[in-house]
Amino acid sequence: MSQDPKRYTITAALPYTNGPVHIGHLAGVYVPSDIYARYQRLQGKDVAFVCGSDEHGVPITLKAKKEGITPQQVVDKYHEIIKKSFQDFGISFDNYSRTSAKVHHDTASEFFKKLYDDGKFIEEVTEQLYDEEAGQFLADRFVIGTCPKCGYEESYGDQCENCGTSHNAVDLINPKSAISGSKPIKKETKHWFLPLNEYQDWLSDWILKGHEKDWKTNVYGQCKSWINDGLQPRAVTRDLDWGIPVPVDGAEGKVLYVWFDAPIGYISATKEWAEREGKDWEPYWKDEDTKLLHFIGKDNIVFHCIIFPSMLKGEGSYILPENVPANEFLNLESNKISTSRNWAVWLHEYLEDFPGQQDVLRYVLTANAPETKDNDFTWSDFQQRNNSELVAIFGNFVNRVAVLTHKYYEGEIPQPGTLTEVDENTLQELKAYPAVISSSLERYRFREAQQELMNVARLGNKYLADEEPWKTIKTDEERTKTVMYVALQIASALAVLSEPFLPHTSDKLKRILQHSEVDGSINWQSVSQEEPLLPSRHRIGKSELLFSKIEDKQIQTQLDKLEASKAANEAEAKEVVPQKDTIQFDDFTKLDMRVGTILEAEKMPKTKKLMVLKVDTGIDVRTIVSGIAESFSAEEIIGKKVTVLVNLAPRPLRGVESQGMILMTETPEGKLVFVNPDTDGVDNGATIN
Ligand code: B3M
Ligand code: ZN
Repeated sequence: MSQDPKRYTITAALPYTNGPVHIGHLAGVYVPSDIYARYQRLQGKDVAFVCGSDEHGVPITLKAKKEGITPQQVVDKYHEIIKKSFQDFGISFDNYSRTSAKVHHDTASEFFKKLYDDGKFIEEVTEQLYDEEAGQFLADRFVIGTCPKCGYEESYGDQCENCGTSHNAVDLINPKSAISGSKPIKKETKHWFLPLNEYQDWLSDWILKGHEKDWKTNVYGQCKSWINDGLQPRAVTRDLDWGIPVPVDGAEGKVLYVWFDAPIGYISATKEWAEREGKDWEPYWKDEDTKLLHFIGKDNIVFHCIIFPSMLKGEGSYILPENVPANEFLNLESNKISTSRNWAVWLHEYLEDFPGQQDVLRYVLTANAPETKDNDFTWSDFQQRNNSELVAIFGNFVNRVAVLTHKYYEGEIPQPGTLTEVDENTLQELKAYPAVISSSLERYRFREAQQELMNVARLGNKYLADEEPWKTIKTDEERTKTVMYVALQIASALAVLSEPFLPHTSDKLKRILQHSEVDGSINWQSVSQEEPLLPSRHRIGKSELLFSKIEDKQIQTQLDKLEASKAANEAEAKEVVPQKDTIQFDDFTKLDMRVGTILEAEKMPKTKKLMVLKVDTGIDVRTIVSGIAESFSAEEIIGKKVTVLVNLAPRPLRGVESQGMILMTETPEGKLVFVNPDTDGVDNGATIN
């Protein structure tokens, strides 16, 4: 690969189409990949930036079962929502496809067929997990059990979310069906396996020897651990009815494993795009001078670094990824983001609450990106970064420049006088920024790159604060012209350099500065050149506010939303015992329940739970043995009014005859509580009905 590849194929993980997208997706994958793609386009590079909806696989089927609709209905609904969110946030895919598209079914089938014809699979009948109650095989997310590697008890059949390892469902300890909850049996079935063990040496050379320096340590480290553990053949087909049918004879009722078809989705998305644009897709996947990059979250590392490259290698005509810049996870207010617990900031909801403020979220997610470790998103940090960085630094600088240019020169860029040393140094410093930011971006350090962008705004603020054009305007008009001229060049550079990070803001700023009216184009390279970006006499447009302050009450609304999710989860977590079978009124009247008072209480020796009580039932004083000793001491219950079932047949408990039963209930923590209705003024023996 040359230093300066001819083209870039940039992929972003295909989101499962079983729900909308949230800030975790944006921070981990889509904002960094978009920054990178936009940046390379600004360098004049030939870029194919592709993504699409991952519409097969168990997550979709499970969602359909839960909602009582078909998998097709699930994907149709969420594909639109997800696609719109990406558009709204300015994620500049050249193509956003979907794996239910015909081009994808064809591409994935052909890919499988080629490997099959070339004898690259092992065809084998093995025992797989089977749910007798549901009448189906269990793989992937249909089965949950203990991870054989790290002991995590909620591991999926194909991958453990805790340690990231990918395994076969039969390797799970204590597997349990996610459909029926039952314990699966093993049943024979035929599948096609990709013999990863045969790729072990090649992978070891390619990754461990070839990419130790340039892959992120988290990615390299995971790969190393898997390769060193020894790779096993992996089934790439499944006994399911939702997915791409296995395109060979004798495979009825079987589909491709979702992790076999989904990465091929990158190829189909490229094909679909190329066809639309009248281009040839093949160089983007087959020419050695193409830089292929996969942007993903850390849970997808094994699939993009081990399995998909082995598939590409096995097929034989494809290039391999140059890098797989995977991010760690983003938490929300110190808790793991969770779709099922609704612990998330959904992009479409964010836009309802903060209309037009997409770039604020992009900014905060990049400033806080989980690049090397898991990170936390908090609403207070969001507010603070908006108010004291975007508003106070970036917005403030641009606003002062635009307002003063209108005030002093009716929007026309003044003719500068002789530049002072400060002016020269400031402009020199400015010209260095494109290279500084590029260097961070080329190494996938997006936080660092964005900090450098903010340093450009800081440079502008400092320059204005030191040169004080609002003062010199009264004493030295010529000097003021020069200062404003320099400040305008900084604002113009900001408009260009912010484009990858804050595309909406960059557009607005270019409009304010009327970049489109300048002869020749202003681009990334122009910032470093001798020529000024904005010449004298050029007229700027109306000033607009780039950012606005976010108030405490807006933040409170978001925190309240999360509180509500928490409360709803807690309510749901309380398991309510299902209602018993219906009884008739006569059944009820057979029960004789009375108000009584505990007169004496004594713990029964050598037992943990039992207490022997003397109870005044109004009818008599009788002995009742009750299992309440772990919840009460004898002293605290003497004199207590209780409800007694008095006509329960007497039964001996540890040698003592119990002549009735005291009605109790229990707190969620398991402490017993007497069922004693409001009995003030009621005598012992009063009936309850
Ligand atoms: N849909 C996993 C996920 O959403 C999966 C990525 C596919 S990339 C080819 O985490
Ligand atoms: Zn694990």
